[in-house]
Amino acid sequence: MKQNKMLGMALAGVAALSMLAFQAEAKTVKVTLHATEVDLPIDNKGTMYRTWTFDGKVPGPVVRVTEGDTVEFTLINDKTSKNSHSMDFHAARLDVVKDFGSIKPGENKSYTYTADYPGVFFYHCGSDPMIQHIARGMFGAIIVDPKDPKAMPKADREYVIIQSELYANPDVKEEMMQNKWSNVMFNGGIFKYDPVHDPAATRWLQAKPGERVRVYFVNAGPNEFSSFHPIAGIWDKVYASGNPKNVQHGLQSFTVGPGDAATFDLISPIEGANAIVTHSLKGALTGAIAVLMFSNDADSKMGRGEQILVR
Ligand SMILES: [Cu+2]
Repeated sequence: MKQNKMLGMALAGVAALSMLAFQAEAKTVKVTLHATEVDLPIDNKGTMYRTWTFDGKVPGPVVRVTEGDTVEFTLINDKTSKNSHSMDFHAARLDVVKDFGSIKPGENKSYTYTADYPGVFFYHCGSDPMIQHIARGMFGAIIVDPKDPKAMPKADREYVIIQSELYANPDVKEEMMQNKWSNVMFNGGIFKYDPVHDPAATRWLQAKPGERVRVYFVNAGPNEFSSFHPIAGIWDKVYASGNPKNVQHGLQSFTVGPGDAATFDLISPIEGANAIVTHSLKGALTGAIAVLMFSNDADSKMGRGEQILVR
């Protein structure tokens, strides 16, 4: 009897300790992004386009936290902006009006949330007209790594790819409403990682044969679905919304709708190239192709650190 009681106390102590250990791991992460309206190149030749951005980049910066972390977010709408902007994180559970509402140029807004679900999530401006704010470039990805580091197999390299449509004249909302896009892009550029279709392309993705390459894929839309496929490869695993619990195996293509995201693992047994596309072919053939070159000489910096979103 006495022994049982002592055992019970010991177990309670262990439980309390492990809770403490978990709480100590969860961090508070401060994230500040600036809404700015700037000209950026949308192809490998340097054709400029009047974008609206987070931090002057399309896509915006990759935000990365761990499941359970608290995100203290601040949006600053630059004084030089001509439009109101806002921020909608798909990784958050908040109030759509109070937290995701618009702020005018020169204003800022803060809100706090806990990243309760692991995965990869879209973030975007939701200001009216949302279709235009997204089409002009106000989108990005937040990765919420699972708190259990063994929840997914370890990736050797990681890449972020965000799909979006290009509308020839960013001022004409009606063409966006009628889905009259001219190109589909990965990471804000036409054939950005495809020297096969565009000799001016200087970038492509790299890995070695046998490595597990993890692609965090977000479809910013605003209108087109993506049938995400690696030509000459097979997705070893696909995780809907990037959640380890949503794993599927051996898929050729996986549909990611606008405003959705998924995590894709790819392993090549041989040297050679895969072409990652949306198999919705008008999208691929107007710009949404990324060459992933598997080579024993792959650059060790690619798919690591800052090079998970290749600028
Ligand atoms: Cu905006």
